[in-house]
Amino acid sequence: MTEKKNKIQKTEQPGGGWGAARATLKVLMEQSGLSKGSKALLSMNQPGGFKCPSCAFPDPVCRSKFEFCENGAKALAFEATKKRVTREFFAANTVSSLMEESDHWLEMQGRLTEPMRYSEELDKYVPCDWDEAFDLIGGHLRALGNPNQAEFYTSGRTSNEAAFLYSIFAREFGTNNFPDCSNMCHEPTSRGLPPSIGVGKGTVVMEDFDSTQAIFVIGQNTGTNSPRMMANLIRARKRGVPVIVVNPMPERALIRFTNPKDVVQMATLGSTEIASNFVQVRIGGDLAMLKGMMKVIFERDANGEQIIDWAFVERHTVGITALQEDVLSQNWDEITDISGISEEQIRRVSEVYIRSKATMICYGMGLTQHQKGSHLLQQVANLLLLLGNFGKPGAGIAPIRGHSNVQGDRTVGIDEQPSQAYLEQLKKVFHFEPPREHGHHTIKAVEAMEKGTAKVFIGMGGNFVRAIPDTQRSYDAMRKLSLTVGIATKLNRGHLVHGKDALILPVIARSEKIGTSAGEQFLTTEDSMSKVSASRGVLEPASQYLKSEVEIVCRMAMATLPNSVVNWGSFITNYNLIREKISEVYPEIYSDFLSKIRIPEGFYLDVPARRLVWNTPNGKANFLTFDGLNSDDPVHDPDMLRLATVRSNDQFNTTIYSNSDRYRGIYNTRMVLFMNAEDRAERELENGSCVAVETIFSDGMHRRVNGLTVVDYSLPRGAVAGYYPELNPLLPLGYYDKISGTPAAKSIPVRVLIDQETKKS
Ligand SMILES: Nc1nc2c(c(=O)[nH]1)N[C@H]1C(S)=C(S)[C@@H](COP(=O)(O)OP(=O)(O)OC[C@H]3O[C@@H](n4cnc5c(=O)[nH]c(N)nc54)[C@H](O)[C@@H]3O)O[C@H]1N2
Ligand SMILES: Nc1nc2c(c(=O)[nH]1)N[C@H]1C(S)=C(S)[C@@H](COP(=O)(O)OP(=O)(O)OC[C@H]3O[C@@H](n4cnc5c(=O)[nH]c(N)nc54)[C@H](O)[C@@H]3O)O[C@H]1N2
Ligand SMILES: [Mo]
Repeated sequence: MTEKKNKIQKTEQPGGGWGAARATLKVLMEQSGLSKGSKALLSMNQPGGFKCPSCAFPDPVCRSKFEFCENGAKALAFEATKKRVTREFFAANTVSSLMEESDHWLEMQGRLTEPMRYSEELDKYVPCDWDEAFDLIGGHLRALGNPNQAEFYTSGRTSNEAAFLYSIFAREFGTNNFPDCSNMCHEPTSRGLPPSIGVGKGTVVMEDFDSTQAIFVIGQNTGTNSPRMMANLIRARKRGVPVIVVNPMPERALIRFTNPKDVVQMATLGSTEIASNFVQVRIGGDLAMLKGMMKVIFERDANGEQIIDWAFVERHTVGITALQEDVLSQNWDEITDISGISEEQIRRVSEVYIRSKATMICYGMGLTQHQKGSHLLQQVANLLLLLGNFGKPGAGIAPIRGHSNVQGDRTVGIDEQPSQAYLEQLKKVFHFEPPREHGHHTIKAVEAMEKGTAKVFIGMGGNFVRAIPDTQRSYDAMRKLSLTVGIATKLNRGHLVHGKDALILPVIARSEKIGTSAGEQFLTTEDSMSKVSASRGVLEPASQYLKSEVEIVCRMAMATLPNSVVNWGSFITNYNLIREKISEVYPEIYSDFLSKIRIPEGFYLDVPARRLVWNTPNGKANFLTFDGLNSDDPVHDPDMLRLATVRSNDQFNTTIYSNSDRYRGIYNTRMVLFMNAEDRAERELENGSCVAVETIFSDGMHRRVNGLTVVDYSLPRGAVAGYYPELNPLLPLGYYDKISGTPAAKSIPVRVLIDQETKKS
């Protein structure tokens, strides 16, 4: 269990440092046999090499020889593992027996090596050849009464080329059902920001970190989830730029950090203070805090301080009066009560913001995963607009995306709500009639499975059943399907919770070479700051039977659409032909793709808001108002606590690298509940008690997770935290942001009880 229960508060060791360096080397050696100087690592994030398969944070402007971090190295090491899941492995294990194993165990079995098909008779996966697999998929899809009975899921590691073709395939087949990992992640960015600033993407680029005068990091655990961003924060701090961290948890690397690449810091055990202000907000308290800040701004401006950038506001925006009325009508008692932040601290943080002539607001899941996540982001945009923080160096909004190509996939067509203009363009380029009706996001996809109206699920990467809410319910829904297809690098739960027919199709990974009859091919990805660059794998594929995602998509299309108007066969061999089509479908952003992609550093896609061009219906940036101070519906229950489900330092989403979380002082278990000591004592629990957590939700279903150990932790009153995906059974399917469809995984209303059952057993 916890090595030292209160370790984080007591030792206050910086994040990064030798711990990170040791962890990097250890994982590389143990998993892959790659050494720190290996060709694969030296190629990662370098021109001519491949893009790190971990997070979407961009490459630095000036690269060093090693452009990777602890968690990037882990992602690569686990992808380049020496271990293999072979036909013998499947022959030795029934699917039911594999279901008994942990996610960590499944991941540790290694890379998938050949296509496998589920045999109901044996309850095992058995080898099948690729032709049989594609025939099975084509047969199932063609047999559907309606193309909307198929769900085409994408996870964000898929390249632009594969995602683009996948979206063409599904649309030619006749559906816009594109559930996507982004639906659970930054969808509030994609849906909330367009009505506000005309684009659902960030407006900053890497260079902005070097000219900014203040950085906010809200609801993001940078040191763990985007470690390469730590270098930007360190540089900014060294320039004296304030970094305001808003988070219920004092994430260690955001408090102090030792850069593992800084020889002097490493040798002297030095570190950099990261947060100049740590704002320990209540879970779901950000909206109240943001409105508090805007209240300060309006009040001081009215008192003659000339804080608001009126020239900007008048030229570029609409709606300031309504915002002013809303914000000024909020009272401080409520603001401080809901945010958990004192008026004094809100005034202090506002002062930092007001003084800065160029501010960036970076944010992660702590903002997006709330019931009103999209509205919340519109308030972030309001705060930035008030002071004219767009269209100038060092300023803007910075959603820090998750998966390495999640943004790119959406740009090239993975969108269940495509615009009519886009569909027209598709028709013009490909000469088929695309479906006009909007399709399913992840929640709607599960609901359709439950109803029996969805019959086929194709998973282009990812681990759908572990990522989505309401674990048991989602398992039951998946099991009703007639066909599930997992296109994957590694074995995961999603392959074990399957339909009547099921396939596992193993793919060539990001770090591996793709050879075709036309020679070696490369792929492209788009990072969190809209930069597109090439990615060329350097390792030999894990098995000779793997296929690229591009080929798999083309072959599925050929098997499903014998009269297709698209020349799928040509795309399999020459990826430039795919990029040509991307140029044709997206002429505004992807014109000249073939020549631009030759620039080794990559190129930026246009983000109009950066140029102060607002692609909104009225051509202006809009101050959008939202009533009240709660980003989640209030729950009137005196026992209620808000549960945030978060990532440890040793996982990538549903992939669990180990059961420890070094930065939070947790070792060898993930079944913990971080709790404020006063909340804990009030419930007559001990630090270390074994507890159960139950969801408080009105749909009549009972949701409970047993066997969690209480860990006293620095959290605001009313907040508890634990790990995703273990706590997904507590997240109701119906508990999501209605604008974006994103489950509110950071604010589940729960109660904590003594766990009598686990205690007895
Ligand atoms: N190593 C590693 N890297 C990753 C991933 C991974 O699993 N492992 N996942 C990738 C993906 S897909 C994504 S989307 C990103 C996710 O990266 P993050 O956005 O950092 O995701 P989380 O760890 O879920 O939680 C973020 C933070 O939100 C805080 N939080 C919780 N509730 C609130 C709240 O109400 N308000 C505020 N202000 N903060 C709150 C938590 O304390 C936590 O520090 O990382 C990507 N990179
Ligand atoms: N409670 C709760 N739930 C959450 C979240 C949360 O914070 N709390 N976070 C949400 C977020 S932000 C996200 S993004 C989703 C993540 O949801 P997903 O993207 O579906 O999940 P991952 O765990 O990233 O998927 C891992 C699998 O992808 C496959 N894979 C890896 N690399 C490749 C590749 O190159 N190609 C292919 N084809 N397959 C590959 C491997 O088989 C691996 O097992 O989960 C969401 N769910
Ligand atoms: Mo994500």
